[in-house]
Amino acid sequence: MDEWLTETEVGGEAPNYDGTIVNQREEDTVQVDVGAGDNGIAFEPAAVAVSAGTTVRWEWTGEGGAHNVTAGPDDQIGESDYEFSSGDPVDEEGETYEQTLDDSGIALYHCEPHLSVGMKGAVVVE
Ligand SMILES: [Cu+2]
Repeated sequence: MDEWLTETEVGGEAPNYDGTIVNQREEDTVQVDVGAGDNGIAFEPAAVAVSAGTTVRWEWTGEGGAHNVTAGPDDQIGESDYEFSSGDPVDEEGETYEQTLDDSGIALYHCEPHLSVGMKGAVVVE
């Protein structure tokens, strides 16, 4: 997971990741902002830990242009145990995308238009 968020072999380094994995294991639903940071090109939090069965909801802030949420192991480094996509990038504030993560593992994901500038995220499912 660190590799995915900090290495620049595939895409840039996540600008807002400092090694912290935000603990949200007690929550049934966890929110990740899409379009965070100074320029709106980040997921916040970049890394979050949840319990198996938690629904993660990505919510678009409307900042930073059009974004999507894509977990595609073939496009990534590190081991993503999940594969999903919110579809085409959108820039509407208030747009949401949800995934319920039922199995222990790690979901590595990114925004396709902004992979090169490090718009990456990770969810650790325990
Ligand atoms: Cu983006």
